[in-house]
Amino acid sequence: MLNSATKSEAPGTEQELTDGFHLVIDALKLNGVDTIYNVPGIPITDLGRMAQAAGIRVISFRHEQNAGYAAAIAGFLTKKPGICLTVSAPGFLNGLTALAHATTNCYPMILISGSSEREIVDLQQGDYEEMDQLAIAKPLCKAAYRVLHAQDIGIGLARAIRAAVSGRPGGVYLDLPAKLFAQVMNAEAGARSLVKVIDPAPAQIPAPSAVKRALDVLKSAKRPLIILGKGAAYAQADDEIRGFVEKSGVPFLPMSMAKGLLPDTHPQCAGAARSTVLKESDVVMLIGARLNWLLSHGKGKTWGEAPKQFIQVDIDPREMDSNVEIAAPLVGDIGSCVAALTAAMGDNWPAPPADWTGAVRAKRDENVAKMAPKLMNNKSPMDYHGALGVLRTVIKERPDAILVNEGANTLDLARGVIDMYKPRKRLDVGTWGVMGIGMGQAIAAAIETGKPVLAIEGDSAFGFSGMEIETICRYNLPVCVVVFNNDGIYRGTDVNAAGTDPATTVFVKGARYDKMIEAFGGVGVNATSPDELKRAVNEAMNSGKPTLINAVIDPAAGSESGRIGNLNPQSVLKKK
Ligand code: ADP
Ligand code: TZD
Ligand code: MG
Repeated sequence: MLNSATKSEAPGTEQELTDGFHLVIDALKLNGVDTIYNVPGIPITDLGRMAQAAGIRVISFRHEQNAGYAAAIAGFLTKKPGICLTVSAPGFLNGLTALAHATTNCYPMILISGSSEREIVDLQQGDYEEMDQLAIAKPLCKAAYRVLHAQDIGIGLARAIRAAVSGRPGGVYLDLPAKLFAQVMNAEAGARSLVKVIDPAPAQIPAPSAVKRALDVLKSAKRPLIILGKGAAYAQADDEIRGFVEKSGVPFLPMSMAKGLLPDTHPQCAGAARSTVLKESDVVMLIGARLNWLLSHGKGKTWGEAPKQFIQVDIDPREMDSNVEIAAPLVGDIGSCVAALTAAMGDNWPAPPADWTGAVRAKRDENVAKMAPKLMNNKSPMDYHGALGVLRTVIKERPDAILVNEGANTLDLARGVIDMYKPRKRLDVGTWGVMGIGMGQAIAAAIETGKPVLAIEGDSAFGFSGMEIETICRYNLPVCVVVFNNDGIYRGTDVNAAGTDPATTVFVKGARYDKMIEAFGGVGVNATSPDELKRAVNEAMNSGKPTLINAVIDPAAGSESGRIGNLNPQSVLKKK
């Protein structure tokens, strides 16, 4: 159905008309798009207004990068492409980081950007916000399309949707030049030109021989391990995955955003014995996880001396052998692959050797016991563990809440300390370790799920998207932001010995981030001890009021680059 149409005015030629604006909106609605994340301006201001009038939820941000991160994570959460809408050139470029991030992380997203006049752009005659956006977007996303004629809007959007969600999901760019929006066409022909995408992400069934090969390798293992990645979380095959892991009896290790797919407290969870299982395992089955830097490329010290065989379940055949040899590649969608594995295991699948599972459990229990007293310390100013001990309980008591997390120490320590209980509840910096996803992800999580959100943010990390607390207040979202304020990046103690400028990694000492949200009518709290933090977070999570808590962390508590300091290049000269 067209949401609006007008009659042409020429006498004798009366016909129902539609235009580019309405066709874009009708095409989005036809394909079930109910939310757009945007920043308005020429040429898409009216598109946003009209989309809102047509019943689409249009969330306006203060910066396109944050709208883009919101759209990207909406894609992860819903398995439908998240839509970000931007103005030309600078707005487009601001959104592009998020589009590249979506592609890198395998999140389906469509960046729709208005653009300037082709004729002027291509002759480089200096149009308003001139830029050849399509060419710039292309290398940074999975696919990029431009629509020049109103009658192609339907097919253009259909291509964008299919490209974003089929196979390995990713970011897609859709270029809509300003002129397109005002193009007029016959309304009926316009309606006929729209395409409802049928089965946009078709099941990809694995070959039975590949299933058998994978099970043969798994069965041969003396010390098997399953690694669950965020592709497994994305797949929304939660029951199948749990069924397979439990039937196999194999210890599992969740990657950051796969935490909660099975609860971190599950008897088979090896999260707290990570280094042991990576080193000592002999067969490793990857499900929706890549052997990239986050898994030390499948080699080196992290993986130890024991020879390994890898089984990899992934939708992208080219992922196989990307870093090391994959003994048993299993290509297909995770739901179909895991269901096929479970079926082929039959009723008498042998449990893995008890000495292995027992040793993993013992190591895990030992590490958990070692950590426990640190989490209960009541120091003021707080250290990371004291503050995180409190937040861990907040999530335990509210397993449905969504946790957003970024920073260095704030990220690495929170990931380890805070147990997750349900799938897709932990959202973080992803494959790039990018700072700035915080407020965009928090907003999208609240909008897409309706659940309360707890955003645990390093003070540096928060700064990248901090202005969006106005957006959180404007839409009155149930978001509680806790800023781990240690006066800087990694630590707040660096000193510049060479002059009077502050050191490169430190911020204003004793800053009060809580005051920022008060400017927009939200609740600000300064918390100097775990007890104060606990009270403030519980109140925020119970009330659902937009809240920002400035959690005062000992500036000396953190370490350089959190857990990945080893990735810093070292100058030989510095050491002289
Ligand atoms: P992590 O960072 O958690 O280790 P990655 O982002 O590295 O996870 O890996 C996710 C993998 O999951 C990608 O290789 C991607 O191709 C794959 N993937 C995403 N969705 C699916 C799906 N539905 N079925 C199978 N594989 C998928
Ligand atoms: N810019 C972007 C977009 N992403 C990045 N990852 C960085 C810069 C570099 N960076 C990190 O990798 S972590 C970090 C930066 C700037 C901030 C760490 O400080 P924090 O956390 O206050 O957020 P802690 O708790 O002080 O370690
Ligand atoms: Mg900090």
